[in-house]
Amino acid sequence: MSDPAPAFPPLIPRPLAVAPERGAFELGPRARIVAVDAEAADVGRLLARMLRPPTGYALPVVAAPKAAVAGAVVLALVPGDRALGGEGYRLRVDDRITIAARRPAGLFRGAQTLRQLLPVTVESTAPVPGPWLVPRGTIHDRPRFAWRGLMLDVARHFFGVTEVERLIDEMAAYKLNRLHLHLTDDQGWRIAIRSWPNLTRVGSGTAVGGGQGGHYTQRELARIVAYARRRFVDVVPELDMPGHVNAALASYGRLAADGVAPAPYTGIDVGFSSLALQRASTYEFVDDVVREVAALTPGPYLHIGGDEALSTDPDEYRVFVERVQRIVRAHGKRMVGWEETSRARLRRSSVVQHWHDAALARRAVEQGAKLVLSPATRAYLDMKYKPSFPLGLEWAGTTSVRDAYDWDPATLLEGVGEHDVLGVEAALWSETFADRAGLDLLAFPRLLGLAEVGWSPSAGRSWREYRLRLAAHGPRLSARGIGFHPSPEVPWA
Ligand code: TNX
Repeated sequence: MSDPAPAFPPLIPRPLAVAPERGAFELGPRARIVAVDAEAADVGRLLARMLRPPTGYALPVVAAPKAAVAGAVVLALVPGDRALGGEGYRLRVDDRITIAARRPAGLFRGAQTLRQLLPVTVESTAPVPGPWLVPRGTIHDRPRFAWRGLMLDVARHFFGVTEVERLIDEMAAYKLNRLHLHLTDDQGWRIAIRSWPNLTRVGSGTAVGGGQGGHYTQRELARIVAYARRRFVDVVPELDMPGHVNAALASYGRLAADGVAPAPYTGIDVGFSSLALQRASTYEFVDDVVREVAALTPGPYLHIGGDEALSTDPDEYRVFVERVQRIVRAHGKRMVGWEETSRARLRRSSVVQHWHDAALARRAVEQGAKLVLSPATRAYLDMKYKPSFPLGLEWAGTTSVRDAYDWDPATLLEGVGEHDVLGVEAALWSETFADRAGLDLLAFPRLLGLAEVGWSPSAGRSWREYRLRLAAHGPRLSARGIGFHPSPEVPWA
């Protein structure tokens, strides 16, 4: 069986439409980045910052072109071009490179495409010889889904600001736009709350396996949010409740049904802890933590968990979720919850994250809520690639690189169609890894497949063709220091 020729150029995610032409544009030492509008200038600065180390060129970012723009990279906002949507762009390469978009987010997405059109050596952190050729042609691109996310579990093992920023860079390179931080769980509470200081004084001091844990100060979370925002990634903070709360109960015994603070927990069981839902002070706690975290995250969403509340009475669970939904709304956010929250009465503006129960997903849709799809068999990056893989869990089976790529959000669940789906999200639960090396092995290259599932139209997508494009990205990932899993399913370059 012969493979199809790699789709040229090997972009991930695959754009909506590519029209190659003959010849190439050369980015030269005197090239400028022209940001026609003030709003485009920051994208210009990020583009320059990406291109300067490998090229060694000055690449000044200028507002108005003084002379002809031939040879330049031009970033232009075209608010009237409705076909582009909020994140779409047109990229034209002739005697210059022009990226046009309705909004800065689109310019930024287009700049990531430009990066992939340049030789692999563009990923170098030190000057390397050119020529810096970009194939001529036109790309018209926009995302299929609005929500293209990655969840990182910083509760089971903690990952600091630098590590998270590095991950945001990788997300941005593949046009992902939601970073969901799972900030709290049985094993750790990872965000400082001014009105409940013991949450981090006590609740953040450990991790799975008994490690030292850690937490973000409010300034640190604000820094992550700002870093993400500049790259058009929204941070979705998750405060998991009413289950998965042992770290909170260990910090404040009065949050527990029996009023007694349990010992810290460092195992990997789930479903054993619950907030006391009949006590008024529990709702003061919820209101306080939601208010403080909502104030730190300018995005529209706040995730309240709601999964695996196996130690909570089912009727009390429903009442609780409805009450938390009102609290989240009072603090100006739309509630996101794991699929179990669809047992409660949801507002149409609430979002439900599917992970394994199709009936619960349908229940959300019946209530008019939208779904984010994180099917455990496809999008759980903590599942092993194969049974012998050293890291990861296996409760949802194994997930090959192909499995993570070869699915369609519109046909995944019976009774759930394209318009019910807000988007997709990969989930990286951290029970089985504690450092960057483990994170990289599980997340890459499977995250790239999820990015394409969320961005690219289903027509024209195929594993046979994708695996060749993915192969071409191996050297790029390596050049950026990503220790990805070199799965034998992919003919790596
Ligand atoms: C289930 S999926 C969980 C997490 C675990 C994960 C491990 C979900 C909403 N809850 O608590 O970390 O499985 O794969």
